[in-house]
Amino acid sequence: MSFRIDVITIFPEYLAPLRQSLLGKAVERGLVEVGVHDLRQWTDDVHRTVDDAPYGGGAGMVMKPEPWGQALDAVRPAGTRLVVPTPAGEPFTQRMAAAWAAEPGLVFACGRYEGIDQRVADWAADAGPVSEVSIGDYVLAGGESAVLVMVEAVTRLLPGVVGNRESVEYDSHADGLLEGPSYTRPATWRGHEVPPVLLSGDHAAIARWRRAESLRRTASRRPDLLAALPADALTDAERDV
Ligand code: 6GU
Repeated sequence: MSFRIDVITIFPEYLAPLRQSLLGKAVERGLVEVGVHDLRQWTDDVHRTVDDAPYGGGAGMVMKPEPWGQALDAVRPAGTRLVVPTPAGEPFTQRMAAAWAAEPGLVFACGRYEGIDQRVADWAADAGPVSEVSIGDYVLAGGESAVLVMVEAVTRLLPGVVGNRESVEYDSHADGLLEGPSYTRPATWRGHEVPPVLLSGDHAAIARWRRAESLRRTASRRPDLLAALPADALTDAERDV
C-alpha cells in the first residue's frame, strides 16, 4: 500500500517540487502517490472567488468555506488526517512526522490571505483528525512552502524511501538531541584538523565522543530541548556537563 498525499491550493504550480528529487523517486517507485488540486475548480462564480472580507472587520481577506467544503468532499478519503498549515497552529515536530508516517495518507489544505474560515476545520473534524500546525515562529505568505517542509519530513520516514535506515534513526531530533558535527577526507584541510578520535578506530571512544558533542551542541543551541528530555535520558555525569 502506498502513502497517499493530496494538496489543495490556489497555487498548484508551487507544489511542483513534490515530484522531484527524493520524493519524486518514491512516487516513481510507487511508494507514494501525490495529488495536487486547484481550489478554484470548486468555485461556482465567473470570477472563481475564493476569499471575502472578514466578519467583524480587520485587515486582509479570509478564504470562503464553500469551495473548501466541496474540495474536501471530493479529495479527502474518510478518516484521513487533514493538515491545515497556519502560523497560529501547534508546532510541527519530528514526533508528529513519525506519527503521520504511520497513517495511510494526508490531505493538506493551503490557506492564503488571513487564513481559512474556521468552520472548515471545525466541520472537517467530524470526518477524521484535523491538525492545524505551524512550522516555526515566523509568518509565511501561505501554507504551500510549509507543506513542502512537512511532506519531506514525513515521506523520508516511510519504509523504503530513504536507503539508509540508520541515517534516519540517528538524525537530529530522533533522540531529542541535535546531531553533532560530521567530517570526511582529507584529515587536514586549510589548517583545520578532523578530531583525532574519529581516526582512532576505537568505536566505543567514537560513540562516547559523538554523544558528548551532541549534548554540547544541544546545550548551546537548543537548551529548551535539553530541558524537555525525560528524567532518565541523561546519565548523572552527562547532566553535569
Ligand atoms: Cl504552516 N503557514 C504560514 N502561512 N505561515 C507559517 C507557518 C505556516 N508556519 C510558520 N509560519
